[in-house]
Amino acid sequence: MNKIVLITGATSGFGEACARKFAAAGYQLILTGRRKERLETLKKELEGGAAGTQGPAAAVNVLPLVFDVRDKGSVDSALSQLPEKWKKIDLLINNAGLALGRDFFEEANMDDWETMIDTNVKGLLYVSRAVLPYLIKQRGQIINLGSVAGKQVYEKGNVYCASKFAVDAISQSMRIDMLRHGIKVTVIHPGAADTEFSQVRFKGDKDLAKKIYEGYTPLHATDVADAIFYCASLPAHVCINEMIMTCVAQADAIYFYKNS
Ligand code: NDP
Ligand code: 8X3
Repeated sequence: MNKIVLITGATSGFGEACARKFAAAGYQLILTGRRKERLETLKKELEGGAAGTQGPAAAVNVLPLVFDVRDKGSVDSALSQLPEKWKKIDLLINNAGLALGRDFFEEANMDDWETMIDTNVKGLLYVSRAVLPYLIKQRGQIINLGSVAGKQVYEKGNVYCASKFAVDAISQSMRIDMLRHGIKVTVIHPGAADTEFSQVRFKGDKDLAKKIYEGYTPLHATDVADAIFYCASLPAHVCINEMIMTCVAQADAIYFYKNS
């Protein structure tokens, strides 16, 4: 297996779990994020160093790329200067994203709104446009990370929900425009998953972040990585257009059944 996957936001959560999953299947990995040290540590581990008994099935190479997806210049520069052998990208996983704050519309911090739109929407567009020339040559696949918050709005979800509705719309539109190139476009909409997501959302307030996952078993990052891997492993003529996945205790973006 010599396929190449580019995963944005590979320093944590779903992106990091995907890196491990695809590495174990022998993919070559381009991993991106802003936290350079985490990318370097992951590279060392996946290329063999600390992989241990559950290590990769085949030799894995990792190309770490440090950039902020909000910075169009950095995105373009990093991706246009890829070494020739890394340009044969078969799969782009647009995963980098975040929520900031959970506040009533009239009280929410407008800088948080800007950051979410810049990251979740504009960042995804910048990366997609930069990678598409390579994907088109490979007749590859794009997998975008939406959310249940992109299918249904909830109180105080305002702009985070809007940004994920945008990811859903962009995914549908990409799928239509990519028909002529034979590129599969998939969007995964997970429910609550216990990653660093809530710590970021609540700006380092660990107690508040922990409360989000109390009284039930949320999705794990590996559950989402398994689903993404499934969508990437189907026969050439089969495309999962969208997948909504939650833990058993969650029905949609609003309804949970929690032990009190
Ligand atoms: P984490 O906080 O664990 O990971 C987020 C990743 O995104 C990190 O690797 C981070 O890397 C990267 N990232 C954030 N901002 C930027 C930026 N400006 N430039 C580059 N990379 C960035 O969260 P999750 O793994 O949970 O989230 C991954 C995706 O899944 C997000 O799009 C999120 O909205 C979505 N999602 C999450 C759910 C959940 O409950 N956890 C449920 C549904 C969807 P770094 O900080 O190093 O740049
Ligand atoms: C993350 C899931 O429910 O916090 O997209 O919006 S939720």
